[in-house]
Amino acid sequence: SPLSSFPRWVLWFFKNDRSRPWQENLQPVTKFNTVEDFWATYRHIKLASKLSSGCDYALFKDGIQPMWEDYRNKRGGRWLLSLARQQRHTELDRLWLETLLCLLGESFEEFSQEVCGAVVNIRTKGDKIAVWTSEAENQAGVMHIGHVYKERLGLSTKTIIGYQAHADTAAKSNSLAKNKFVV
Ligand code: M7G
Repeated sequence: SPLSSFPRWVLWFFKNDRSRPWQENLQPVTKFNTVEDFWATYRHIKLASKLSSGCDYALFKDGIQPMWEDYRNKRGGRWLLSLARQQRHTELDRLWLETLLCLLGESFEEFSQEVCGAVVNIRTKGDKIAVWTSEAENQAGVMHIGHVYKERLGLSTKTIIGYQAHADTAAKSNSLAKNKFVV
């Protein structure tokens, strides 16, 4: 069953090699635009929970690079889900798969066009999953995506997730950037 002819999606892999610039560690793995092709890919790659620390997967619309600098990202931001360490074994794979299915199913109605992609970061200090959108100032779109996303992940109302502008994240190399929105 073909998804709408646009967008095609690209799966990226990041492997941390500190001897090389960040951008060179990021490589496209495969492209697809049908649900069948997505599952074929998903079945033969490692689950996120099996990757080594420092690795990422990213799923982005074809033509958008999974980095702040891309013109579709640079005024944008991300809904960020920060996981506790123990959630790698209990929830990470389910939450990441649900994130992928939200994107592929264009689950955000007319605001799906605001979505650029999603990223999972495997980190010793705690894994992270994020949905990247193209315009941090588009409050209606950002909030709609945030509400639908939180609902789809099945997060309790007590769990708060925040949205940060990439410009703020890029300016803060260590601490977390401030939330522009929360749901
Ligand atoms: P991270 O991998 O997003 O999270 O960022 P982490 O801190 O939990 O590992 C780590 C570092 O990677 C950042 O401080 C940047 O140096 C670099 N980096 C991450 N991203 C998403 C980008 C990006 O989009 N562009 C550039 N130039 N560097 C990035």
